[in-house]
Amino acid sequence: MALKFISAQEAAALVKNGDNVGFSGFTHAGCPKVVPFEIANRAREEHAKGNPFKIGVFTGASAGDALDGNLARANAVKFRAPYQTNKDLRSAINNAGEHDPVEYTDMHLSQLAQEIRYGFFGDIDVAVIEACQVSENGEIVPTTAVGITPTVCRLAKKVIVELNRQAPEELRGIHDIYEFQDPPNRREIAIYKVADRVGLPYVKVDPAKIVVVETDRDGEGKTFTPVDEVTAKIGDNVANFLAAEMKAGRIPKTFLPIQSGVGNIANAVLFSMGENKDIPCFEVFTEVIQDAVLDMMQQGKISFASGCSLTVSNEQLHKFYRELSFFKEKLVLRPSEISNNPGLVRRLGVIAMNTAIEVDIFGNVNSTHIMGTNMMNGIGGSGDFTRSAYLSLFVTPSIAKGGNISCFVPKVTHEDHSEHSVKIIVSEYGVADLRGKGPHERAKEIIEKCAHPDYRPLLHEYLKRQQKGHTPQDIYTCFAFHKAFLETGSMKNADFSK
Ligand code: 0RQ
Repeated sequence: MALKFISAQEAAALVKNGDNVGFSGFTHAGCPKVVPFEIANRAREEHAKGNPFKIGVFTGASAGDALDGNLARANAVKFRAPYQTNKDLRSAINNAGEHDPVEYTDMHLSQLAQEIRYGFFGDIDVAVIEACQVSENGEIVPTTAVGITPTVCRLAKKVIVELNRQAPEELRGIHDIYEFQDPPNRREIAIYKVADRVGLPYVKVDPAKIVVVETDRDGEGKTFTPVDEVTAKIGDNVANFLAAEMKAGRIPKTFLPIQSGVGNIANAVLFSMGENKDIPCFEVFTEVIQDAVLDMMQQGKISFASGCSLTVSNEQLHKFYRELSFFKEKLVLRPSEISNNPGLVRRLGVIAMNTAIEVDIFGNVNSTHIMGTNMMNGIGGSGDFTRSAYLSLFVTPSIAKGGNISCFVPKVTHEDHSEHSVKIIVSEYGVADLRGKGPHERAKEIIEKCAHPDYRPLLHEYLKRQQKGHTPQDIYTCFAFHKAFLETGSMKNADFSK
């Protein structure tokens, strides 16, 4: 059956008000670009005529501005899951800007595909998938991310393939596409080593559902901010800690697979691990493969990476395409329910490293909310990895906003990762090892090893006030730091007597 090629505008016309639309991509990587733009235009046209037009947006993780930004600015989003990082969408989610509020479900990324299949979100009407290849028998080869693509392609009534001519067809073979059987028939995933493959190199779809839109639009990857003094220290602290753990025999000599979150700090941590002579060549089992991973593969420091997306700067992406035959041997891209699967994380003994917004002195972590109220990005994959990791680390600078915020507080204002899952905390000042310690000892360890020296006396003062109980939390003053920031502009003015 011959493939049907249409324009992006014609494709957008297939999307109706109220539809649930599943998009490819995981971060900006692998996201469709031209069809979302036209859907946003369509929404504006309908709104101008006085007609409603909003859709439910489902992706693997966050999406590029071409998708989340365009749709949010056009007031075209009624619902969003499972993660986002876009400033216009964030402002709509927090009901803070000029755009209509968006209903946002912040989810563990590994769970979205199965919950769509369970029917928790209703039908998926349309799928919009960026691909580097599509064949007449319905084989779709994604580009630099997989996300929830296999599930939304299977369930959607219509599949719009955005065929990106910039992504080489030779990407075929890099993906490992596997979709779970759902309970009660689920079996174990036969991945016992990071590089094992269990699926197909393409997504198979009924060709009758497919229409194709061609584009050659470039990616949206920005270059990382160079490592600064604080991030470099955090990176060195992590690398030295892991090297010492190996020396002490608590990490095998062959090392263990690493998961690292997104952003500048995560990139700096990987960089420091690459520089550390005591850390051997290792594997990566993660969701987002960042710039540092590709460099470290070329330097012989990383032997293999399993992930869901190649979230790299455009510069790195073009290098990756140029040297595809080298990287193809060392990399696999999987659906998010596999790349982030907690069972595999536990089986493979993954060391998880994620970034916190704030951490309390008992080891609970807030990864998502500012002052307990406003959504930053979302929990992303951090929970998928943290709870099941061999060893779970959280990294954060000790202070934010020029020192007016301490990232170490008496109590977190929103709890994403509890003390039960968080084992190691690292700031630019040092490493707090929470293993084998109860709440009183944890608090001392975190204050002395990680908090900024300016805030240590205040945190000790807080701790002294309440000596009783398993967790010496004073529920009347535990938010004194946040109250001081909101009322005076600095946590340094925290007053526990009020
Ligand atoms: O704001 O840019 O306005 O100054 O938060 O902080 O230090 O630049 O760190 O970019 O790595 O983001 C947790 C948000 C960190 C991210 C978080 C302010 C600070 C700055 C960003 P400005 P930094 P990063 C893999 C795993 C959850 C999801 C996850 C994240 C801004 O890492 O979203 O881990 N993680 N996924 O000034 C108020 C505080 C603050 C604060 C920092 N205590 N209070 N503001 N900031 N601490 C990815 C995926 O799942 C795909």
